[in-house]
Amino acid sequence: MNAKTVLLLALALLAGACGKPPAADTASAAAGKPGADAGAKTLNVYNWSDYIAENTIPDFEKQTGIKVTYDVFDSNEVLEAKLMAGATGYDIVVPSLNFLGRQIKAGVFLPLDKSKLPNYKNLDPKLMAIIAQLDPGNQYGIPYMWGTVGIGYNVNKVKALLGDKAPVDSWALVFDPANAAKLKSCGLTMLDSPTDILSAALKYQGADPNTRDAATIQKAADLVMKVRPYITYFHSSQYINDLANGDVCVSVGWSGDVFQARNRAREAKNGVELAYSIPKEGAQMWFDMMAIPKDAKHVDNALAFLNYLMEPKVIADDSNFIAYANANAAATQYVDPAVRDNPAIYPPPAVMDKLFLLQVLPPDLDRVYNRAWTAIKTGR
Ligand code: SPD
Repeated sequence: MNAKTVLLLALALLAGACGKPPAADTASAAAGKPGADAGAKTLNVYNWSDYIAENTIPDFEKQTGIKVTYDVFDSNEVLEAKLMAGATGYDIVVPSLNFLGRQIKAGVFLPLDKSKLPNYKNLDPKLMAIIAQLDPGNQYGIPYMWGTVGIGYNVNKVKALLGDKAPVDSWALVFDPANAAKLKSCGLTMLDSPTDILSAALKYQGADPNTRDAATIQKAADLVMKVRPYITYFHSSQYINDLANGDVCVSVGWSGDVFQARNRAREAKNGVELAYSIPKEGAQMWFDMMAIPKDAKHVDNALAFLNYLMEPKVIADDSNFIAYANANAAATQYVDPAVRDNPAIYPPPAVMDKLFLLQVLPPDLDRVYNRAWTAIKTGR
């Protein structure tokens, strides 16, 4: 064997070793792998829009010297496309639990190294048990916030158009075409989120929101199609400002977003009075889960950030700012009474009993949902 052959052989062996997937079994083990950029004082976070207090990131940067790049999205589908494509470029992402469950099965996350998360003990064991239904053993995800899908509405405009008996406590407000038609003039919007809207329509029709029956799902899609002519737009973040400014009057949206709109209207003193209802037929309860993608380059920084977000005062400040419930039992004492005692943010047991959790969709039903949603959005 001459020197050139030896060199080529050595290079081939090296290339083989580098091409292997990381043998690391936990998030922190991956941090030490060559090429993991573990020493860099940076962190790339991809979270939902309108979802963090102003001081949370600067305080973390000051405490740790880690520079955070913080990008936002407003759709689980957008995040999922990046995760499934592989190289996200992010160290922390925040899918909702039903999406996380599917993504865990696809193997896109690193298991959490809980030895680096001393604040993990602060999480509410009851909520963690619910989450474990989709993240067995709570191996991959840390709950960031949780909330419901419900109806945000402009109290005075809805009264003016539908009268004192407007069914603001029912999905009929938006899914009964007679009501939706009356709301068209003041602006009716829905989340651009197939699972959130179709599960609400299923519930309104008395069906199981987790049904595996394609025909039942299609019936719910037909219902949304009937009210479609009265819908101003499908969008999952624009409605916050539009509700606050009085540009739209009813939005099927997420609890905290509607309360943020209400806070903005109050600050602007513009006379817009907003309310949020969890419909009596039942509504979805969801969790947004922080997880570390397999391609994360700054795993130890990600763990430090997760641990920071489990500090009771830090996460309470976030809840106070964004009006969403957190899953940190030790934080409750620091949550403003106006948020903590709001039954639409922290629902009492009687309301909790009416909430449902979405399960992981099998691929064939995922296609049914997506086809139905495309038809709804394009009107064909
Ligand atoms: N503005 C932040 C909204 C976060 C909503 N995430 C919930 C998704 C439920 N499917």
